[in-house]
Order: sequence, then C-alpha cells, then structure tokens
Amino acid sequence: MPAPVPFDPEAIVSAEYKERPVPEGVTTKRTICATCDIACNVVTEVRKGRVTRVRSSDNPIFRDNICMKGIIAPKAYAHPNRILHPLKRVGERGSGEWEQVSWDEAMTDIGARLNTIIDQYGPEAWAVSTSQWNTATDHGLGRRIMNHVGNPNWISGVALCAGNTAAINKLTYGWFPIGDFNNTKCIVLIGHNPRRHSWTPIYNYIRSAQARGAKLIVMDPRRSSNAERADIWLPLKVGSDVAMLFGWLKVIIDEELYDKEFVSKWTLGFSDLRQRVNDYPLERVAKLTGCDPEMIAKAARIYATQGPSIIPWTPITDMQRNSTSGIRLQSILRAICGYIDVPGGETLQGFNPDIINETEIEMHHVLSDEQKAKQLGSDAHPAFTYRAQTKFNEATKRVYGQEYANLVMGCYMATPSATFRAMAGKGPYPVKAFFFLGNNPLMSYANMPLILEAMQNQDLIVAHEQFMTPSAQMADYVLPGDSWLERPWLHDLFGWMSAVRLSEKSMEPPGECLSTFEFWKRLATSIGRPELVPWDDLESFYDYRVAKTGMTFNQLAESTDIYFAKPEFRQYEKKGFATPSGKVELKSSVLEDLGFDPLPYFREDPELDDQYPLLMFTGVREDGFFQTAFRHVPEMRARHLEPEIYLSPKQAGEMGLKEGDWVSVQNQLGEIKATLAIKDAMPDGLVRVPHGWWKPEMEQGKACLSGAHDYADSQLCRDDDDFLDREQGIPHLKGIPCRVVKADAPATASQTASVGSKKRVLEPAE
Ligand SMILES: Nc1nc2c(c(=O)[nH]1)N[C@H]1C(S)=C(S)[C@@H](COP(=O)(O)OP(=O)(O)OC[C@H]3O[C@@H](n4cnc5c(=O)[nH]c(N)nc54)[C@H](O)[C@@H]3O)O[C@H]1N2
Ligand SMILES: Nc1nc2c(c(=O)[nH]1)N[C@H]1C(S)=C(S)[C@@H](COP(=O)(O)OP(=O)(O)OC[C@H]3O[C@@H](n4cnc5c(=O)[nH]c(N)nc54)[C@H](O)[C@@H]3O)O[C@H]1N2
Ligand code: SF4
Ligand SMILES: [Mo]
Repeated sequence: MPAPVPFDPEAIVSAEYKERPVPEGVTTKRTICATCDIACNVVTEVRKGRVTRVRSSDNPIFRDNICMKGIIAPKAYAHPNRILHPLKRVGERGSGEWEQVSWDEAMTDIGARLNTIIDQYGPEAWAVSTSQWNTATDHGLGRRIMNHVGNPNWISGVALCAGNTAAINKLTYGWFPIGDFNNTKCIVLIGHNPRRHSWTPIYNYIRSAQARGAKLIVMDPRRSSNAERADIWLPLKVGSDVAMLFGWLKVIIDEELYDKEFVSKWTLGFSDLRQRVNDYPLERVAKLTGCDPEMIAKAARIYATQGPSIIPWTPITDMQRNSTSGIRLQSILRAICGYIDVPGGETLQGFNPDIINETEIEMHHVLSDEQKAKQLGSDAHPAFTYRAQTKFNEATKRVYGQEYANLVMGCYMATPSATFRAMAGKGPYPVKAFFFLGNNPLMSYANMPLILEAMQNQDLIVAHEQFMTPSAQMADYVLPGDSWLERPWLHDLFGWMSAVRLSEKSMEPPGECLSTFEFWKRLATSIGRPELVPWDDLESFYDYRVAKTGMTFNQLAESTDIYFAKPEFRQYEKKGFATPSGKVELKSSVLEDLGFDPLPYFREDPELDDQYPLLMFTGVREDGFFQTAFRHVPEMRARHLEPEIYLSPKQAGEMGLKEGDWVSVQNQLGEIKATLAIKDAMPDGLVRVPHGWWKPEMEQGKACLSGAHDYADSQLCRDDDDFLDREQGIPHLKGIPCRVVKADAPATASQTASVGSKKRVLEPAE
C-alpha cells in the first residue's frame, strides 16, 4: 500500500505520476472532497458542465484516499431534495410553508431585521453556529463580521470534535500537535476508529504504519475493527479513559520510563503531577476501567519505550464529562515521554508564513474586552472561550508571530449549552437572532428539547443549507448553499498544520445556490458594513490570501496539490513553548488562574439505578452517511435503512429481545426509537446509539421534523451539570444512563421502503 500523505513535503510535490487517460469530452479537476471533514485529494471528471464522476487522485501518495461518500457526491448533490432557491417562511415557525424569494429580497430583510435586534438588545443578541466545514463554508468571514459588530457568540460542532481538543492542548504546550504517522513506531487509538469508509486517509496511515512494524494499542469498550488488529486492546469501561491514562502515567513515572532530560529542562509541575498520579495505583485503575492491570502496564511500557509514539486526536475524550482532564493527560503523556516535536512523534507546526491564515481574517483583536467578557458560558466553563484563551496571546505572538491562533476554529468559542439557554430566554441576557451554516444544530448538540425551545424564542433564524434538515425546518429563511464540487477551496487545514491544500472549482452551482463567501459578503452589505468583505468573489479573496507566494490562487492550484512550509522539529529550542511560562505546563497556570484544578482529575460516573440500568454512548460512524447528512441518498440508505442500536447477545437475551426488534431507548431527558442489532463485539450493559438519524422522506415541520422526534440521539444527550465537563461545559456522550424497552415500529417506519431496500451483507467488523 502506498503511504498516505507523508510528512516529507517534497515527496508529495515531486511524486512522479501520470495522469490517467481521460475519456473524450471530459475534463478533469484536482479537487478536495469536503463531504466529510478529512478532506481527501480527489479528481473530478466533468462532462458538459457537470461532474459525472469523482475518482481518486492520480498522485500515488493520495491514490488510496477516497470512500463511498466521496464517490457518490455528484449524485448526492444532484438529488431532487437539494434546495435550489432562497426560501422564506410564510406560515408560523416550523409550519413547513415557504415561499421562494430572491437573494436580494432575503438578504435585505435579514440585514434590516438583524440591525433592529442589535439596536434593541446589543450585538451579543445574535448567535452563529457553524460546523467542521467552517473552513469550506466560512473562511473566517463570519467571525470577522461578528467581531466588528461586537458579537462573541459563535458556537460550532467543533466544540465536540477537535476544536475543543485544540484549545485544551494549548493549555499544556501552546499549540495542537499532529502526529508524524509516517515515521512513528507506536500508535495509540483512544476509541478513535478510522475505517476504510470512515476517515480513509487516517485508516490508511494506521495500516501502513502497522505494515512497517509500528505497534497499535487500542482502548475501546467494544471490539472495534482497529481493536481486532491491535497489538494490545484495552476493553475499558465506557467513559473511564481518564482513569486509564492515569494508570499509564503511574507505570511510566514509577518505572522511570519518561524522558528525564526533557522533563527537567522543559516542563513545569512534574512533582505535583507525580503526587496526583499517586492517587491512581494500578489496582484502583483496574477497578475503575475494568481492565487487567498487567495489560495496562504492558501498554504503557510499549508507549513509553518503543516510540516515538503518537496519540492521534480522538473524538472520544472530546465528549466526556472528564474531557479537559482526558485531553490534558494525552498532552502530558506526549510531553513527558519526549515525543513533542520530534520525527515520528507529535509535531507543533505553526502557521504557513506565505498564506494569510483564517485567524488573521477573523480579526479577534477588534472585539472589545467588554464584549469578549459577555461570551456565553465563559463565566462557568471558560476553557475554550476568550476568557481562558486570550491568556495565551503574548506567548502565541512570541512563538507563532501573531496574538490569536484559532486552531481548528475551537479556541474562542461560546459554549453551546449556555448559548441555547440564553436563546431560550433563561439568561444571562437575551439572544434573539440565530444563524446556522453547514450545521444541523438540533441534532448536533446535546439536549434537543432545549434547542427547540431556544429556536421557538427567536426573532430571526437564518439557515444556509443544501437540504431541508430538521433544523432548517425551524428557520425563517433557508438559503441555498453550494457544494464542494461547485466552488474552489483554499483549505488551511484548520490552522493546525503548516500546509495549505488547494481545490479547483469543478462546476457551476445549480439553481441559485451560493457559497457562504457570498452569504457573508451580502450580509456585510445589508447591515451597512460592505467594507468588511471587500473582495469581489471567492477567487479574489483567495488571491489576496496567497499573494505572498507570488501566484494567484488558480496558478497555485494548477501547480500543486499542497503548498507546504517544510516542518522543522524541536522549534521550541529557539522560542520556548507558547504558554505563559514558555515551558510545557504539566500543571496549567491558566486553569489555576481561572480557579480550576490545574492538574487532571477523574470524576467517577454517578451510580446506576434500577430505572436506568444501562449505559449508552452515541457514535460508531455509518459508512454511507456523514454525521446527520446523506440519509436522502438511496445507495447509502440501502446500507443502513433504519437506525440501529447495538447490544451484546447476553444483554439482548436477558431482555428477551431479538435481532431486528424495534426498541425504545429512554432516559430522564427523552426517548428515541431504533431497531436492534445484536453484536458480539459489544460488552454487556453497554448500548450503542447511532448519531444523527432523521428521515428526509418523512413529513417536514415541527410536529415531525422529518423523524427527528423519533430518532435523533440529541434527545438523549443530557447537558445538566453532572453531564458537563467542568472546564469546557461540553456534554458527556460516552456513558449516559438509560434503559432499553421493546417498542412498536414507529407508524412511519414503512415509509422508508421508498428510499432503499436493506440488503443484509456480511460486513467486516466496524
Ligand atoms: N449527539 C451527538 N452529537 C454530536 C456527535 C455525536 O456523535 N453525537 N458528533 C459530533 C461531531 S464528531 C461532529 S463533527 C459534529 C458535526 O455536526 P455538524 O457540524 O452539525 O455536522 P452535520 O451533522 O454533518 O451537519 C452539517 C450540515 O451541513 C450541510 N452541509 C454540508 N456541506 C455543506 C456546504 O458546503 N454548505 C452548506 N451551507 N451546508 C453544507 C449538510 O447538509 C448538513 O445538514 O456533531 C457533533 N455532535
Ligand atoms: N462514514 C463516516 N465516517 C466518518 C463520519 C461519519 O459520519 N461517517 N464522521 C467523521 C467524524 S466528524 C468523526 S469525529 C470521526 C469519528 O469517528 P471515530 O473516532 O471512529 O468515533 P466513533 O465511530 O463515534 O466511535 C469510535 C469508537 O469509540 C468507542 N467508544 C465509545 N465510548 C467510548 C469510551 O468512553 N472510551 C473509549 N475509549 N472508546 C469509546 C466505540 O465503541 C467506537 O468503536 O469519524 C469521521 N468519519
Ligand atoms: S473520507 Fe470519503 S467523504 Fe471523507 S473526504 Fe475522503 S472521500 Fe470524501
Ligand atoms: Mo467529528
């Protein structure tokens, strides 16, 4: 298998490859798939102005990186469900009645109404929510406008996925590291489970590292496909990752397996850390995690002594009540074992000096301290808000040349739950306008009932979408968004890496679909601030951002797939780390300043009771869908016709449940319906609940929300205090008490027959 993106930039740029022959009448474009957020380099074939095929890149280094969701994209985006024109609500909110209006009419009214709300309640009364696609759909322009009008209330799916990890990593060493997969000798997957059709490039990285002889250690309560291929699988109790990582530290510190020289020269707080770690003897860790202490010790020894090792980013510790401690423990392990900024370890890359990065576009410095202080959630849970993150400004400037570094868009966010509470009228001040772009808020945050209440309480809701999602159904305006086939893209890799990637536009958008660039540009004009987006179009905006390369965006995109600044290792030797102390802060001075425990700690789960005797997690991605999207695509739906929960055979047997039964999963917050799949990869007592289910073929409008009321897992995701991480305020989605009972099929289940028919195929492990 050829290696996926290697760390050596020259290998990509100089990879010799022949472009594959192209059929008559077809032109090709070098493109980046943005159907999911891993962004594979692909080639589009265009015939008569339409993309007829998406295939893998000709560059051998990228050739294996494509999945079924990328391949189906032309069909998925050409589907009759695609929203082609701006829609304005005519009935009451959520009635599902719309009229078609022009972009001009829509934006003029939106701008005027937004100005009225800002005049009446202040700029903080406007909340904006975007997604992972921020880089593809926002370019920092939304933040730029918000910062200029004085609004700190931006939330995103990245609060639960990588953005928060980036912000918390900063606490330890001032940046978010990325693993050098190509040279590493050991990979640790904390639940994270890339597969052939789920983040394909990372899957390929892991497989080629294993083929080279690298070790693989997997922590997962379920026997996942990566667990099956691991050297060591630690089947830990759901939600117990922090206890497990403490166990590793106990072994590594007691047996003196850490890098003493690095620790004494470059870290602060080691003796305090050691004391805290002593609270977690292996017998205690074994009890908390349910794992064999010998296996825990063996895994820790491999990590520390057979490196350089990497712990790739994982969404699991992004979504736990101990999230901050979990992410901090990973950063501490990396640091004390000497794996920071070394070949085969975890690199701190910084910005690309030749490209104007998105943080610069965002202009956080123009937002006043007074407005920053109003950021929702920052009082109780400040870790990824301005309140914590601006404490890095000086250090970030010293090391990375600019004060603000909005890595993975996650470093200056409001907290979602606090934002929805304010929107619902529960204080601390009114929020009356809500915009969401490339994001399905009802289903992608915790506590859907609260979000619905919040939406009902708005004066203005604007969605920029490709499809009529349950959230869009609650909007006042739904504006038609383009897709990645229909726009160019300068992907700055979330500001996380020093490379930028380039994607050519393949075709014109259908109907009146427009990019978010156009949306923000038109909004800036309609609120009377056209100077905030002075570029004529996306291409000229990108030309401005790449000007230092001496090329236009199109010239650069024709010349290369990726534009690199060659990464240098051990850069900290020159400038220190971008923390207030300039050292790796094992004990975080910023958390201490904010009144939090500066060391990691483990909050145990509350005891289970008879009413809700099982624990559930949401996740295990489905090959054919991306998060809440793509359920309208027949080819994909045929693979997963109905939402499925998983139970172990013993658990299902004890409850008298059979494969395929309809069940209801219930807890204190709500209920969902699903079918049962019995999986021997599941431990007893654990329930897998699929994320993001709705059925686009079902009735629209607030009564049904196309099945979201029946199926959306966000109805079970609690955000009361016991279920929120203290420092960040993000919800615990890995270990929620629940019960499962047999249920009737929802009356609407049969409607799915029109979408696809389920073929039972022998699937490899997920
Ligand atoms: N309960 C629960 N919540 C979760 C998770 C979970 O497992 N359980 N997972 C979390 C994770 S890992 C993530 S990444 C987030 C993701 O959460 P979101 O950011 O909300 O992602 P999606 O659910 O995919 O919704 C994205 C929407 O954008 C639309 N879209 C796609 N491309 C474009 C485009 O180019 N332009 C426009 N305008 N729209 C576009 C799609 O149609 C889709 O409706 O959710 C998080 N929330
Ligand atoms: N086809 C497809 N691919 C996708 C996506 C998609 O929607 N569809 N979404 C993409 C996105 S945005 C993301 S974030 C990634 C996420 O993808 P992954 O990182 O693979 O995350 P999940 O599939 O949710 O769950 C991974 C594993 O976590 C285990 N797990 C559950 N609870 C715990 C726990 O408490 N601790 C530990 N250690 N393990 C636990 C589960 O058993 C499961 O095997 O996938 C990406 N890839
Ligand atoms: S993994 Fe699939 S959906 Fe994601 S970017 Fe690659 S081809 Fe596209
Ligand atoms: Mo994600």
